[in-house]
Amino acid sequence: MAKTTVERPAEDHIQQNELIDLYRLMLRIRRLEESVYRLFRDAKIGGYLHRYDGQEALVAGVIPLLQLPHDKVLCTYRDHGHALACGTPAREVMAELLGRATGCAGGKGGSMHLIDPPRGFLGGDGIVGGPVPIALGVGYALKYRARMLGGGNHICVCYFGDGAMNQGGVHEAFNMVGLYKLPILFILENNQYAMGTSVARSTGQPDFVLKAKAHGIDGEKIDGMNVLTVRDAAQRVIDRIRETGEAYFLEMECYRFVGHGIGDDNTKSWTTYRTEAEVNEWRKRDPILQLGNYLQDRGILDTTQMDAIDAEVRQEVADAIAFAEASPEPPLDSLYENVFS
Ligand SMILES: Cc1ncc(C[n+]2csc(CCOP(=O)(O)OP(=O)(O)O)c2C)c(N)n1
Ligand SMILES: [Mg+2]
Repeated sequence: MAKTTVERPAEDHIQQNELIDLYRLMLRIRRLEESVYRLFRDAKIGGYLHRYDGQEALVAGVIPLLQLPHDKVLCTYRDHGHALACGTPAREVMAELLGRATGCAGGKGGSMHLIDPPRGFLGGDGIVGGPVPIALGVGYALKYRARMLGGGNHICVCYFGDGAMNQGGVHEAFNMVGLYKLPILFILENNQYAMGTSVARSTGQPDFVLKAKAHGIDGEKIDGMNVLTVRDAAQRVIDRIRETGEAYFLEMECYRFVGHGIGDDNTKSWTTYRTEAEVNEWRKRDPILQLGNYLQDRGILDTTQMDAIDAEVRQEVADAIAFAEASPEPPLDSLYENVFS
């Protein structure tokens, strides 16, 4: 297989330790995701879950640049990586997946509803397109606070999938964001499919940036498999949103390496709607592989050091699982706590 290495899109203004942090964060997400299938199969995780393997650069290249908890992050049900990137400890993520009281949502949210408001993470959302109207409200509140109460120029980052681009509520929210000029960074996680339906089969206009522009939101499309491209674009765009107070739309082209969710065969990465060859082609652009090659080529890390990072990360995941398994389930008398009625 040809060796792929990320290319630096701009001048080096990123420190070596930041590059290593980026690598470590992507690896933490990957290793945690790899561990959950077995836990689900062993009936330790209930409900449903969706993995982020292949899409790690979308969070690693953006979230560490934010001023959390004052900036806010919203995302879909594919949310384990977003929580880790926001600083939620792996232990609390894993405990939530196992429905334990020590989880970041007290064991009542599960995989699709990780949330950690004290860290600025306003949660995953099981509704396709759901985070977008919520971002409208969060963006409005941030602008209101900044204008009326003298708050800082904080922003909301909202992640959603290509399938969400066909949802009515998303376009209604975009219209209002374009009208009110709100400080939101929309990140379209275009992984090419909504469950088994490809973008080509589901939309008459696959130019998503054009759709955002139609609502008065400027935007661009970038390579979401190259974490350095993502980081450079995010830095530029975040600065712009803080300065202008206006929303921006970043479409990030990416690919999920395993099935849509736990019900879409996770033992192999190809299924009826995509070929093994297609998956393998995208795997050559694995963001972790690309950054790893870059770090080696530049002499920033050698294989021994990379193996040591991997061993630490695997240990962190093993520790998170042990912590979750040893944690109690939420007590019965907490059944009605934090429930709207
Ligand atoms: C309103 C709504 N309709 C349908 C579903 C069922 N559903 C869950 S995930 C999904 C696909 C969404 O794909 P996309 O937005 O591309 O996100 P991805 O899973 O690829 O990250 C669908 C249709 C849902 N959760 N919510
Ligand atoms: Mg998708």
